[in-house]
Amino acid sequence: MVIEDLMGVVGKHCGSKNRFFFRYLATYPSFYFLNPSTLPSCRQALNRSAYLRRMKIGILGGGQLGRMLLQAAANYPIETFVMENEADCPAAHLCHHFTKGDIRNYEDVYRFGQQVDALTIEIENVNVEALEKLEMEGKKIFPRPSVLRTIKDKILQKNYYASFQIPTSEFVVTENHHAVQALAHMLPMVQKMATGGYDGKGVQVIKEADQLKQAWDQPSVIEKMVNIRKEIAQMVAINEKGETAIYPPVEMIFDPYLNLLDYQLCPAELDQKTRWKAEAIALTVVKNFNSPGIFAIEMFVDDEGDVLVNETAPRVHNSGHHTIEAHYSSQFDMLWRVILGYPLGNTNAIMPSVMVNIIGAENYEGIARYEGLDEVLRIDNAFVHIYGKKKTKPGRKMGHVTILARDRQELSFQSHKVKQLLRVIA
Ligand code: AIR
Repeated sequence: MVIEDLMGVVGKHCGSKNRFFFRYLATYPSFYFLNPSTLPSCRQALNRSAYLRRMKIGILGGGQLGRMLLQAAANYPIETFVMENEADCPAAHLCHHFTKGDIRNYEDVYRFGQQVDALTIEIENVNVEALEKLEMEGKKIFPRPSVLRTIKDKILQKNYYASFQIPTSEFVVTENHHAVQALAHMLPMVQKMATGGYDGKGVQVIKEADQLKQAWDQPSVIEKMVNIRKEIAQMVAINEKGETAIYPPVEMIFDPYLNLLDYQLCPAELDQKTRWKAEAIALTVVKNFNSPGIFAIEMFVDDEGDVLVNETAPRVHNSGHHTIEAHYSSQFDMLWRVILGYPLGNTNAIMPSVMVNIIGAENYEGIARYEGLDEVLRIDNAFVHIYGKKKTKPGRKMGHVTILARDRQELSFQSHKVKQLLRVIA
């Protein structure tokens, strides 16, 4: 039993005067030799200490998602452990225990997992075999390793959608470069490498027949390009009892010239029928995984108004960052509720919101500097998150800003203002 737990129990049941006494005692090793039978009023309480005991939770990965998880963890009785290769990663200084290690390495993950009660991830690129072994030995993993196995491999992920009749874009699985050449009838198409990519890496668009030769020589999914009307995402949490909590959908607005995410709006502007479709699809995706956790389901609404699943992330996600300030229970708070077995939180929005990613500017690489932060901090209802990454490079996610406002036009105006003002340079 952790000493603070014992003090908590003792204090609660023996009055505050004694609590100070025990706090004093606890600073000395002799406390460990106290016989609980001499504290009859506390004995019963000690038996219930498992409930009060801080749970030891490990997070694999120490980037911005881990960092924001830790910020939310501070509200609950959790002892946090993080493993990541870089000792100065964004999450390293916010956890109780940091382990330098490779989340893709079997031994590292297995050893890290043995010291905690439960594990979660903040990036999919983790060693699933070690997690499977830990799960067999009784550790709780959020999400279950079987889900990670399916999602990490784009081929398995697409087959999963197909096997549950979940609408997704037309696709063909290819083993190598040669197999792609025979798919001219699917042009324009998107090639997604089966494994290894994230944040747009490992994905390429092939528009015309003479570009087919650029196809990667890797096991891949070839998807027929969808005529996209809107890109939306929906976060869903599911606990061990199978109860679900679904957040309102968000809408991604892309820059038509740069083809980059411009900003993300919540709630998405959708007619009621489309909203119902998206919600039903997102719930179907999540429920069939048979795993507690939190999931982001990225979807397209096509020209015909059909909703198609693009990808699922089995973790907290960029499309849920606005929930920190704009919703009663944030995606990070929600995941802790799932892990700790607490009631699920309220997903309703307090106010409509917009979220802008702060991305490393083109042509700058090195120690990060933030230009225009002062002006952005002057905006009413703007919430700035700088992730604490030491080095910037073009396109790297360095932070985000969430703005709350009732009016959609105001949200759009403010998000453009933030994008113009704030630059990450070196
Ligand atoms: N992440 C995980 N999957 C997708 C993303 N964006 C987050 C995680 C991870 C971090 O991005 O928090 O640790 C890695 O960011 P970077 O800039 O070091 O590549």
